[in-house]
Amino acid sequence: MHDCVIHIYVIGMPNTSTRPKRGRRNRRVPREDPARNELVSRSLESAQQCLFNQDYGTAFVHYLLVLNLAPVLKDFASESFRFTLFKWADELDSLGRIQDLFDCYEQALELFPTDEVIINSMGEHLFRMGFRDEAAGHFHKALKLKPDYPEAKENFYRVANWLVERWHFLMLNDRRRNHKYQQAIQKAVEGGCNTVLDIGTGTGILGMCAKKAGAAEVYACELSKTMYELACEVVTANGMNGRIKILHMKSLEMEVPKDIPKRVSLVVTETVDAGLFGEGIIESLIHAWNHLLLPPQSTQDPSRPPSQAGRVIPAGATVFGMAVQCLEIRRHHRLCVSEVGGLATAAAGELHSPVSCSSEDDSTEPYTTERLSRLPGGYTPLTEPFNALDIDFNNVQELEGLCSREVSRVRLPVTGEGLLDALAVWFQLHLDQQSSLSTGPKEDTCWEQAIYPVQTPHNFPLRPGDELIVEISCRDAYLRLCSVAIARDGRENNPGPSGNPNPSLNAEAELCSALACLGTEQSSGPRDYTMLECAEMALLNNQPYHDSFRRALAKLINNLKDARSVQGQGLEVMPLTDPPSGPMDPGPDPFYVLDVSEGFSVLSLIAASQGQVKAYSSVEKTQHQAVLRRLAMANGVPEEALEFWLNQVEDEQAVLQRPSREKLWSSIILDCVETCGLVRQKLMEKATLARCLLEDGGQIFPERIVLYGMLVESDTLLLESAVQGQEPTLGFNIAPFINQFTVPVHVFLDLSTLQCRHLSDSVELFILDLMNTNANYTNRDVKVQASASGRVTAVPFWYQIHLNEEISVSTFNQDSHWKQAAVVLHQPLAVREGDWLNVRYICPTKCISITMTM
Ligand code: 44T
Repeated sequence: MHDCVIHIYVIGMPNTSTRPKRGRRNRRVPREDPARNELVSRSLESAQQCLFNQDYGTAFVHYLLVLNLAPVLKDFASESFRFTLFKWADELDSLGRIQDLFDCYEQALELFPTDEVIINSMGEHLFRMGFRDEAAGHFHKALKLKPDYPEAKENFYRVANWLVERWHFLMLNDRRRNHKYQQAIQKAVEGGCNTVLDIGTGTGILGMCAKKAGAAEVYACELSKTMYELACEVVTANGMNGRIKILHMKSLEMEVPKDIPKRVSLVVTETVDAGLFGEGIIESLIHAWNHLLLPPQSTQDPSRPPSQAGRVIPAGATVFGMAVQCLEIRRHHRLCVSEVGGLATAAAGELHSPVSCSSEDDSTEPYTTERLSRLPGGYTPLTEPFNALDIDFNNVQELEGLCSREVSRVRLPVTGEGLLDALAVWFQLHLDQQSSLSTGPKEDTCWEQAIYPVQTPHNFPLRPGDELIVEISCRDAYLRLCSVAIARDGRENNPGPSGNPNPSLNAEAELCSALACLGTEQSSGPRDYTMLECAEMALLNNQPYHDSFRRALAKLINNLKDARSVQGQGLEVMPLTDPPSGPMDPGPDPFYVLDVSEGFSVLSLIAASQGQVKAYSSVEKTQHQAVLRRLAMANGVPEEALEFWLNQVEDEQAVLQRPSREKLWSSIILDCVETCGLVRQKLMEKATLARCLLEDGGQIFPERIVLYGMLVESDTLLLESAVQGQEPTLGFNIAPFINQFTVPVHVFLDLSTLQCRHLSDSVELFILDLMNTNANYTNRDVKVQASASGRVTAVPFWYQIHLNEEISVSTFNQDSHWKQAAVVLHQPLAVREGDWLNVRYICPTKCISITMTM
């Protein structure tokens, strides 16, 4: 008995972080002991009582005690135990008591070591805290325990994308690239380079090539834990275990003789991204030359045998650039509309995407990547491709000098007419003297190009005869390209963002800006622009969406006004703010609108601009709130008509629960579809909650979303999702290992430019009714007729978002900030024209999956 009481403290009360001592807990307790039974039943009762009182921490401790003392009760109490654990974990999470949280999970897993729900839930916490590898391990384990457990499956797919990026599949499927690398390595090894280091080995493929070519010693390093483990599996499966030494580390941390016994004669690497230097190849090679490679073949003494000299594959690279006009790029990086949803946008001030090569800001990247050939709407070249840089990877002085090199300026004759939207960059990778790979936009390659968008708020029209002046530099080992001037008729014009301080603000806007800032504690830092994510920028530029929303909201407000006047309540007066902050005009009772969109959204402001509306925005960032305030002021929206909800409440659930007056909201705006093309997680729960908070006649926007899809044959999608074919990759067995990370749902797809054959019309597949969750089915079978013969490899899907009965917007639309998604079939399905197929949507857990049967 005494032992047991101590036990409670050892397990840890909710407010202590002591870890239980394993020895104690495992001590055997006598079997039939009335006192123990009494304790068990009292504790069980207490647990249930605490649960009822929502005191989850204490309930959890009671349950632990009960189940440790009486394991026979596990079946009976498992549901409540899990419930208690999850509730308590959420509380610990919001209190920031992370160690306690994981202690609780460990205790729970000691009781239920094979409980996939607990394992999956622990994975979710790990993931949210940034422990992706560990999270993936948990999801993987949960799936192994229960292969058709949908939550774990969805979670695993989400992390698989992080752990093994999709380009690995593309690269392994790119036979030409594989073959060229293999040839170059084979030649070097046969030429005498017999000790090899593969930097960033990925699946181990280049290292295995070197071994197969006969290299005496092969080392490989890989910084990602998942990829390292994969490489070990692959190398073992190919019978090279022990013959290639794989290290889980960044090459920069490697030392001779600690990690490899002596310097090597060949470094092979493909640690290059679309912008060439983004994976740190310059730094890695400088380090390799200084610490890991034999000295290079010198020109003074060319007689040194290759086994005594160091060299690198690839030997070097040539970087190309080209100025382009491209609407798709423009609308993701600059504000291009002067009006949206009835609001003039000038007062927003200068808005930038986080992609800028001139900014000193840490939160920006110098470039983004796109496959130019697949950009919706295409692009127009404004100059010929120009040579931006040549780099020799076998010359360490040149590598070291790269960053201290003077900024170089090139003058480019403009050859096409259009607006300057970006500089696109690609390169040729010279594997050796004879062979090279190109990542150019016209090439048949899986590579993307690097995009350096122009960020200025002005348009820069170019025309043949002009000269574009571009600065090329290399800061922080990133290549940076910046359009700095346009020469026309001998005069230079400045398009660069570095020059004029804030050219977009007119006098009125500047005044508004100053006034708006007075209202916040925000310090007026050096930045005179506001950053929006690319998708937020594209959303803001989406006029049809905002106009649709404005019309739908106006209609709702009118209906509610009519309803009020019928009820004779129209004359009731109430102050607009609650509590009143001073003497003000009493107006008619306002309509309350809540916008719970993620990220930056002007919907609340559009609502507020309707008059007689009090809108609540959930925009969080101070800078974003300042933009909305400036826009409000410039558009004549009274200050009190727009509030920022998250300034008042911290947690998301509470947002929907306050204010306490029941059924307050006339409208709640839910953000249903993520930019990537998937429905937001927990959408239907949010809708259920939102519905409870609406006034009579109130509405959720959107009221319904309808999922459409079609059958397609697309080899491109297959190449991105798994290593294809039965044939081994360069003779190695790699596919089965990396294909464990295949994810059936592809996101961020541009369906309009996807290379594919349509094998059916588009069909309505599923309806999510947000105004009436009960109306939603869990499964739905849809018959689809093949309109052509072929192999169905994927079902791309998108949404029609119905704001109300008449007004809707599609996520598959040129103006939209949404991309599409697709389910890629595990096995292609051969169909003949006229065949009927059954597409089944399973929606057991608010996630949607498709299976297909003939
Ligand atoms: N993506 C290309 C970039 N690493 C390729 O952890 C082309 C993108 C791409 N390991 C579409 C198409 C394509 N020491 O696993 C990675 C990485 C590892 C290192 C050890 C180091 N210093 C490094 C640096 C990187 O190397 C592997 C390959 S990086 C290749 C990047 C198909 N989108």
